[in-house]
Amino acid sequence: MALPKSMRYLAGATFCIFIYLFVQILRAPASESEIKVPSKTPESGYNSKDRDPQLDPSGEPPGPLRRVEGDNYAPNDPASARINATILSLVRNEEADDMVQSMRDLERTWNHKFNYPWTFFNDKPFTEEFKEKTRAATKAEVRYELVPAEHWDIPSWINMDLYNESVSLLLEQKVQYVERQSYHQMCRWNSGMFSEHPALKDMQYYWRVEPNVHFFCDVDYDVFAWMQDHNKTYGFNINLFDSPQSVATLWPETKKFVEDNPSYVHPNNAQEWLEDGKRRPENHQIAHGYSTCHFWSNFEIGDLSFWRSKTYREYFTHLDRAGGFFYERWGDAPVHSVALGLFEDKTKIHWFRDIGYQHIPFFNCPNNPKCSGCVAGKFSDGAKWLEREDCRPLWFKYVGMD
Ligand SMILES: Nc1nc2c(ncn2[C@@H]2O[C@H](COP(=O)(O)OP(=O)(O)O)[C@@H](O)[C@H]2O)c(=O)[nH]1
Ligand SMILES: *[C@@H]1O[C@H](CO)[C@@H](O)[C@H](O)[C@H]1NC(C)=O
Ligand SMILES: *[C@@H]1O[C@H](CO)[C@@H](O)[C@H](O)[C@H]1NC(C)=O
Ligand SMILES: *[C@@H]1O[C@H](CO)[C@@H](O)[C@H](O)[C@H]1NC(C)=O
Ligand SMILES: [Mg+2]
Repeated sequence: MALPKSMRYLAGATFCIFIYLFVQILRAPASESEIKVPSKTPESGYNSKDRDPQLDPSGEPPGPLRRVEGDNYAPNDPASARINATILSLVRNEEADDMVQSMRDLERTWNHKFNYPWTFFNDKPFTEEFKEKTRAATKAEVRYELVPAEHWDIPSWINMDLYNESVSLLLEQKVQYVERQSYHQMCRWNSGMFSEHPALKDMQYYWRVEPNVHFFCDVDYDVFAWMQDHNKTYGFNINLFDSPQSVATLWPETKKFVEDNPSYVHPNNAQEWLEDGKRRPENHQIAHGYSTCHFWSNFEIGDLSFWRSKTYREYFTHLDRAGGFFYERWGDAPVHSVALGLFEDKTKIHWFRDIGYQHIPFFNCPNNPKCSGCVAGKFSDGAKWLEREDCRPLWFKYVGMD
């Protein structure tokens, strides 16, 4: 029996659709748990007991690694193997002793071998006492730089009545530090002004260090040269969720910017990481689609060219005009993280698992004989809820471990 021609076409088309759907079903993972994640599921957190050994943050990254050979990294030698890079810190005079603590740790574990310069920034002139104490903590070059008022002052377009009103509202929601005007200024400076300081003009890489942090592990290679040799833009150590009220309109403002500049988004971006709100639906909702997961920026090793790029300058200016550094409490950590997640190739962002680090109350403590002074695998200092702040598993899920 011959079917009419139209019926034959219909049967053929139906068969094709059936085959297509069948193939799609075979290809799609049945559930999220089948997506390959190099850890437990993100929901299970990052506890030392049940952790995948693959996640143990130990060991050096892949080579080539540049090491000390003879006196190739001698201090104050213009012909040394050092590249254009500096350790830097924004710090107050009153924090001299805490700064020296951080210096002692980083010098002991790394910089006494490589002698990279330290550059200190302050919105007020450094005192002689600060200079003496910090100079005595290193044999490397030390620089003291004033932040120019036009980089620090609250911009003219900020309405101070609205600022006061916003601070009161955020205080009611218990957003930390929101009542400190200088905290907002500090976040803005770290977000978009530090890279513009004339003292960094000839620098390409920086390692940001805060007062009163700890470093636990011997690191025997030139970290800055590693960044350069491996074409990395940014290195982080710890990933955390943020207070969603502090960044409520950061994501909507970012989306506006991206709508106007779609070509700025990198094809190999980490947007999915920024938007995955499953582990903290409440954050995701309050921050209007941003999970609040960010690189904890009190530690960052970065390439200044990214912060000086046309894309980032325009993005920062957009955010600055929108006013959220003052009307909310946008931190440099979420601002840097959103920019990196959207505008940079995600493979250029590196987890420095081998650098043991603490800024109260969190640790990155590798299981490695080169480390001492911290408990391997320990993530936080205190209450159990702190353990839930770790969002590194989300980064590993979308980007992997490099
Ligand atoms: N010079 C200067 N440094 C500041 C000021 N506010 C914060 N900082 C520095 O900015 C960094 C972050 O501040 P911190 O109080 O540690 O903030 P937290 O880490 O978020 O608790 C630290 O290095 C501080 O020394 C300020 O008003 N002036
Ligand atoms: C560092 O920067 C200066 C100024 O831009 C440049 O002349 C010099 O060659 C650079 N040094 C290295 C090691 O790249
Ligand atoms: C904002 O509040 C501070 C104290 O909370 C006050 O000193 C200041 O005058 C207020 N500014 C404006 C513009 O209302
Ligand atoms: C480094 O990154 C730049 C920009 O993405 C790319 O053009 C270049 O080929 C990369 N170089 C290496 C050695 O991977
Ligand atoms: Mg701090």
